[in-house]
Amino acid sequence: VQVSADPDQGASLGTSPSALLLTVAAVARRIGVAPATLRTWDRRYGLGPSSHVSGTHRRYTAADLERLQAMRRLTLAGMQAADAARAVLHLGAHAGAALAPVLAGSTLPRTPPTSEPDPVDPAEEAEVPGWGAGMPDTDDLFADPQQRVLARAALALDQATVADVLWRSLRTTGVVATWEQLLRPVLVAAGRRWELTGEGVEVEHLLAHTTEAVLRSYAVGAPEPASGRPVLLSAVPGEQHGLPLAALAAALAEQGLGSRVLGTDLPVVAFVAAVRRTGPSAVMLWSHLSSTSGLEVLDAMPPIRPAPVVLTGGGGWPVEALPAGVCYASGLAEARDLVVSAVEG
Ligand code: B12
Repeated sequence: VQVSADPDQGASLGTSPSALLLTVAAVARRIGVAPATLRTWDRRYGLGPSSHVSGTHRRYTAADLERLQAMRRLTLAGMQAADAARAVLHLGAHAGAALAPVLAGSTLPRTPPTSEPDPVDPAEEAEVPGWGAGMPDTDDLFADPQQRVLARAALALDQATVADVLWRSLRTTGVVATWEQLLRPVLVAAGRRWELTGEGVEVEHLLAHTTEAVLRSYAVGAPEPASGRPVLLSAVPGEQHGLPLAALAAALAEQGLGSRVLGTDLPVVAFVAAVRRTGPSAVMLWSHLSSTSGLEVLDAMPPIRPAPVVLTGGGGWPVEALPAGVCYASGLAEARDLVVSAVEG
C-alpha cells in the first residue's frame, strides 16, 4: 500500500497510481486555479472528486486530476468553461492535449455555442494571475490572440501549453515570425514586470527554459557546412542571456544549416580553445548586457586560416567600438542571413 507524506493527501491510500488522493486545495495549487473554481466545476459540470475516504472530505484521484488539467488547458486556450467541460467529459483527459494546441491556432471552429453563456464567477475571473502593479491586463497588453494564449499560459506556469503554442507557431509561421511576433513581446513583458515589481522570476524562468528547449529540439539534426568548418554560437563571459542563440540555431536549421551552440557565460579560454579546435567558418557572439565583457573575447580571437566571419549581436556591444571586420547583426533574420552567406563563402 502506497502511503504518502504529503499533508494534502488522504491517510488511507489505495494501491495504484489512480489512487492518488488530493484535497481541493492541493489540486487547486497543482493546476493553478482557485479552490472556489474547482468547486464550481464540480457543482456545474460534474468534474468533481470521485473518491470518498470515510470520515474526511472527498478526495481527488489521479484520474480526476488529469481531467482537471485537461479542463485547465482548454480554458487557458480560450474555450468557454461549459464547452471545455463537455469536451473533457467526452474525450477524457486527452481532450487538453488534443484540442488546446488547435484552439491556440484558432483554426478549428470552437465548439458550437449550444450552451448558455456562463454566469460570471469571480473565482473564475481571477483564476489566471495578472502581471501585477503598473502593468496592463494581458488582453490590453497583447493585440494578438496567440500572444495572449502564450502570456496566460506562462503566467499560469502551464509549461505544456507554452510548449504547444511555440511548436504550433514554429510549424505554421517559422522561426523568425515566432521569435519576433510571438516570443519577444511576451519575453519583454515578463522582463518589464520583473523590472517594475521585482516579481515573476518563476514565470520568466519557465518561459525561457521552455523556449530554449523547444527551439533546440527544432534545430536538432540539421547538417553542418559541407566544408567541415562549423558555425559556432556563443554568449560572452558573464552573459546569462542565451535565447537569441537558440533562436538563431533554429532559424539556421530551418535553412538547412546546422550549428554548434556553446551556450552562455563561456570563459574566454574556452571560446579560444573551441575556435582553434574546430576552425569555424562563422562565429556569432551574443552580449545582452553592456556589463558583460565581449571585447575581451574579440581581442583573444586566435589567428586561424581561413579566418572565420565574426558576427556580434545583442544590446551589450559597443557597436561604434567594434574592431574592423567584425559585423553587428541587429536582428534574427539579419544574423541568419549573414551566417548563411559566410558559410556559402
Ligand atoms: C529571459 C531573461 C533572462 C533569463 C535568461 C535565460 C536564457 N536562457 O537566456 C535569466 C533569468 C537567466 C536572466 C538573467 C538576468 N537578467 Co534577464 N531577461 C530575460 C528577458 C525576459 C528575455 C531575454 C531575451 O531573450 N531577450 C531577447 C530579445 C527579446 O531582446 P530584445 O531586447 O528585444 O532584442 C534586441 C536586440 O537584442 C535584437 N535582437 C533580438 N533578437 C535577436 C536575435 C539575434 C540572433 C540577434 C543578432 C539580435 C536580436 O533586437 C532587439 C533590438 O535591439 C529580458 C527581457 C527583455 N526585454 O529582453 C530580461 C532582461 C534582459 N534581463 C535583465 C536583467 C537585469 C537580468 C539580470 C541582471 C537579473 C538579475 N538581477 O539577476 C540577470 C543577468 C545575468 C547575467 N549576468 O547575464 C534586464 C536587463 C536590463 C539592462 N538592459 O540592463 C532585462 C531587459 C529585464 C528588464 N526589463 O529589466 N534574464
